[in-house]
This record gives sequence, structure tokens and C-alpha cells, in this order.
Amino acid sequence: MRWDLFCRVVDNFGDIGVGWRLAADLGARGEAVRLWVDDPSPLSWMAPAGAPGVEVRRWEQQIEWPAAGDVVVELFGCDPPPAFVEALSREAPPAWINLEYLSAEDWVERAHALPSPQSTGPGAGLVKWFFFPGFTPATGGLLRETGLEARHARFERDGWLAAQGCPRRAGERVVSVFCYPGAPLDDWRPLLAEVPTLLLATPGAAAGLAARLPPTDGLRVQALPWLTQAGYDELLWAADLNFVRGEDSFVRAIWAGVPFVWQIYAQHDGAHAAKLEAFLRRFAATTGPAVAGPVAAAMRAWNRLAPVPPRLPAPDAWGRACLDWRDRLAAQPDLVAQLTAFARVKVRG
Ligand code: TRH
Repeated sequence: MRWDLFCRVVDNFGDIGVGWRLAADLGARGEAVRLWVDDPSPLSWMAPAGAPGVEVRRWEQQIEWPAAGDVVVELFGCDPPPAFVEALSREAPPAWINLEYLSAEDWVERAHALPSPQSTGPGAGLVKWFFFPGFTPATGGLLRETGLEARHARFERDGWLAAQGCPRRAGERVVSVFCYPGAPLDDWRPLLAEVPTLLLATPGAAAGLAARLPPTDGLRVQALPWLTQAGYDELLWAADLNFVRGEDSFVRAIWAGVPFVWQIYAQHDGAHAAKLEAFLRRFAATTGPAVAGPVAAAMRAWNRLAPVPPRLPAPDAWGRACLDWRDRLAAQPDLVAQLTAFARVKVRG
């Protein structure tokens, strides 16, 4: 099918990060994709080589809109341009889908795949469908491209670290950090320095916080450049512990199967606290309280919703729980497989 994906960069890199991952995955499965984005600049480091089947177009520079493809996907309710929507056929419309943010909350199962008939506005007479990513079979699933497992299986950690200019010393633990500016990195310094640790800081907030850490025995800090999305996966695979944030790096940390601490995107009304708890409940349901309790304490603390814990969760049990959680999630149909099947039924509806 021919797909038009619309992505508006609100802030950070999650909008374009998810948009690009979706586009590239669709392209790899033989779909033809136009990714309309208002600010494609992060793609210069995220995906400099592009991807087969994907054409990136500047949304803002478009004056005349081409006819729509078979499927129109707006990411995170970003509302495609009125002129484009007005011109959509009413007789044989494309499948019009709003791909929403990822949440582990229970209501997602009820909202997934619901229709939203448009009675006013440029889309009057059309139906837009909600598509919710999620962690259970009753949701749209998680982005997970075919070939990820094989790529991971071929990965060689020490060679990769050396090639990045940050070889690991014998016995050293590797920790990657991608976070928002409010992360309590300095408060966590004693925990991180408990065993000899190489802390790899991604550009931006993490590098800024890491640069302000006082010299600490047992903690070696190194700043990284922006990596490609594929390179960022490799960083997650190379580490023993990953600090991730937002949506896409969080999902990639799950697929890495390595212990991770998630910093959720903070909302002014505090709604993020309930979303974090919803995720922690799902994790606890598969891992049991002995592991889930300390993991929850660590994640709440990293999000400044609880005090810094006296110690990190036991790494072996935490690692086994993450592998088990990953394997259970990977056994469910991935998001692109589900989205494609969904769109095929709705198109020309
Ligand atoms: O940048 P983010 O904080 O994005 C956020 C969230 O998605 C949030 O939910 C949303 O509301 C807000 O954006 C608008 O974190 P996220 O989602 O992990 O996106 C980061 C992307 O950057 C992801 O695709 C991974 C990629 N990345 C690289 O490609 N190379 C890198 O070196 C790093 C550090 C990240």
C-alpha cells in the first residue's frame, strides 16, 4: 500500500524518532511511505542513510498536496493539513489512522481501534481510527522490526565499545544515560559508583548533568556523540544498565533485554505518575514482587517521585526479569504487523 505519515515535532526527539522507526519498518516490509514532517533535521544523525521505500517530505514547504495514498497515519493526533484532508475521497477514502502515544494504562485496551467519525472540520464525512500501541494483545502492540533479534545476536560488545573510543576496563560495569534535564544524576552518584562503572552520557541533558558531576572514585564518565537509531540500539546492547526516557528509547531498552530505568515524559498535571505506575504494575505482574519492588523504587526515584533508594536492584535477578519480559512481549504481534492488517481492512472503506 501507499502510506502518508504525518509527524509534527512538538519537542525532543520522540515524535520524529517514532515516525522514522514506523516509516522505515513499513518500508522494509515492502510498503511505499511518504513521511511528512515539519522538522526533519534530527534525521541527519538519526538516519543519515535513509531507508528503502521511504521518502521524507517537508510538511511546511508543501503548497499543493498530492493525492493521498491508501493509508494516512497522523502521529500523536498531529492533524494533517486541512487542504490535504479536504481533498480525501469520500467515496473510496484512505484508511485514516491516529497513532497515539504509548501507555500501559488499562483504558488503552478499550480505546484501541475505536472509530472517530468526523462531523465537522476539513474531514467532515470521514472516519478517523484510533490506534494505540501497548503491552497487551488487546492493544496495537509495540514497534519491533523484523531482523532485530538477528542483528542483536551478531552484536559484539567489547569491539563496539572500543570502536566508539570508549573501551571497557576489566570488570567495569557499563551504564548508558539518556535523560531529561531534571534527572537526579548527581544524587545517584553513590549508587552508580558502588562498583567500577563506565558511564556513557548521550548528548544534551545527560552530557550536561554528567559534565557537572564531581570526580568520583569508581565512576568514569564519557560523553557520546549523537548515534544513529541503529547505533543507539547498539549502545543499549553494550550496556549493563540503561537509563532511557520518553517513548522510543524506552521501547528499545525493553527489546535490549538489559536492566533499565525509565524517565517518563513529565506532564504538568502530574498524569505521568499514574502512567509510570501502570507500567510498573504490568512489569510486576510478570516478574513478581521480589524483583519488581526494588525496580519500582528505583524508577520512582529516578523520576523524583520517591527518595533515592539505598541500593540498586540485584543485577542478576533484574537482568533475568528483563529478558523474560522482553521475550513475553516479543511473542505478541508487533505494531507494524497489526497496523498493516488494520489499515488493509479499513482502506477504501
Ligand atoms: O526525545 P524523547 O524524550 O521524546 C519524547 C517522548 O517521545 C515523549 O513521550 C513525547 O511526548 C515527546 O518526545 C514529544 O525520547 P524518545 O521517545 O526516546 O525519543 C528519542 C529518539 O532519539 C529515539 O528514537 C532514539 C533516538 N536516539 C538516537 O537515534 N540516537 C541517540 O544517540 C539518542 C540518544 C537517541
